[in-house]
Amino acid sequence: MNRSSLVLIGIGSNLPWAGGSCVDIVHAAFESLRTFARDGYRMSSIYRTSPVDCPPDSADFINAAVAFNAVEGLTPEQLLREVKALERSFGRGGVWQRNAPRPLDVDVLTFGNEQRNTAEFTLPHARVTQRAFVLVPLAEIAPDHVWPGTQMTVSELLAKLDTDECVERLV
Ligand code: PH2
Ligand code: MG
Ligand code: MG
Repeated sequence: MNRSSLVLIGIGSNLPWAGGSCVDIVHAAFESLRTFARDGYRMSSIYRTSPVDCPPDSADFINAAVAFNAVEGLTPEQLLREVKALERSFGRGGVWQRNAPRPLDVDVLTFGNEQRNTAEFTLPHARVTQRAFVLVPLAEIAPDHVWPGTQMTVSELLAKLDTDECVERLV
């Protein structure tokens, strides 16, 4: 696998939409995201997770992750635009509230060795190393990936994470 274009993406859903369950939405996201892969497309299991830093009474999340080598020429900015469009196609939008319930959240976690630090785009994604709902699915599909900015692999980060998050494998 060509590490230089390895993309890791986190997927989350905690609001059913248009008759589809959160699990249905994540399956649909798996299929849509495949179109950005040149090869090496891997999907994690699907997990039910407890909400972290969300408004009171938020529903549990369905979380998963994918890994792939990006199609030739795809830039992080193009991928970001595409995943935002995918989120909107599942009804995301409207009034902004921090970590409000959402049918689909697709976060570009890393894109090769690319780094971004703007209001719109932080690469590698912030807070990943602290969150079991991201690290558990990632550890299934990219356990040996050294997290940029650290000298630790995804599985090492997960092993040292001290958390009370609940992460339950569903499918
Ligand atoms: N996403 C967030 C905030 N909190 N908690 C869980 N369990 N899963 C998420 O995907 C999630 C969250 C911001 O995007
Ligand atoms: Mg998110
Ligand atoms: Mg997001």
